[in-house]
Amino acid sequence: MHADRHCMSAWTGRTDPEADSARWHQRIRALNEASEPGLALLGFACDEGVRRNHGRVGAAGAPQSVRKALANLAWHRQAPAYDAGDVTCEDGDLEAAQARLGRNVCALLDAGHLPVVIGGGHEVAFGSWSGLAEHLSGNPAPQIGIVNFDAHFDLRDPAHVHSSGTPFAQIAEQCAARGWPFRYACLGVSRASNTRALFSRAAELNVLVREDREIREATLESIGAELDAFAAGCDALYLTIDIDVLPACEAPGVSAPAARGVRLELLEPLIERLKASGKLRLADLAEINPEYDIDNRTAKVAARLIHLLSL
Ligand SMILES: [Mn+2]
Repeated sequence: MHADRHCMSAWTGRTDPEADSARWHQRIRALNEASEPGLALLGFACDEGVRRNHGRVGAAGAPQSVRKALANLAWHRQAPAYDAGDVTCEDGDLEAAQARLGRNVCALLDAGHLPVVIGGGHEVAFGSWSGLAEHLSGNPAPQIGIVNFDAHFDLRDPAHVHSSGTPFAQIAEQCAARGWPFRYACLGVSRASNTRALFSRAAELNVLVREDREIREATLESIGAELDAFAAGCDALYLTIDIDVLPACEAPGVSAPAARGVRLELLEPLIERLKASGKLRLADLAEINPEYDIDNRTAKVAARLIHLLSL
């Protein structure tokens, strides 16, 4: 399986003369068929779902801006990391792009890698999940847990149009059609930004919901324990981080900046806890929009999250 384009030009940066001072740009390699298992970055250069959802487009440029932000971060890994290139969206054909993303993610998983997909709008989630589902489809009913840090449920009715607002409803449909359980945790939801209908749909689908205002220092331990219990009931975890879960001051470069949001310092320990479960098989980051970024703040926060996942 090959991505639609592959270019290593973003991986440049500072080179220090001292020993043991490597940065990502000095260690990351282009993925090839002989690559031993490692972390594999795959871009999803697509914002067609955002356009269809009447949002501010620009997320298609995110994979390259996040690579540039990650390039200069310090390298602390033992295992290798690879750049697997970008999947692109041609002529507004979102469904074909999601299908190609799924095939690429599945191929990475089959080769033993941990795929980390850099979206793209949150329509990336349907493609990412499809790849994990394909990879696990030999099992009779895989218990895939989805943990979404997001200001929005993204559970809109997909009957008319597939967009950045529908991926988890599409996944729920797929699970129902296959007789698979749908296990979805959505943390950081803003009550002000999601209609009553969406809260009802989340309740019908038995979604584990924690609102933005519920995630505080004082509740971090109990929410972490809920995530542990959620993970314990799953065979594999798919972590998806919509960068618009962060406050607008920490992540201004998104389609829909959050008036409140959940701060990075609260997000990081929850992500570390998911990693500690040992079940994390796939992660993606969505909705980074370089066109609205300020001083690369949003790209830097995304790069830091990838760095956290890589440790
Ligand atoms: Mn989202």
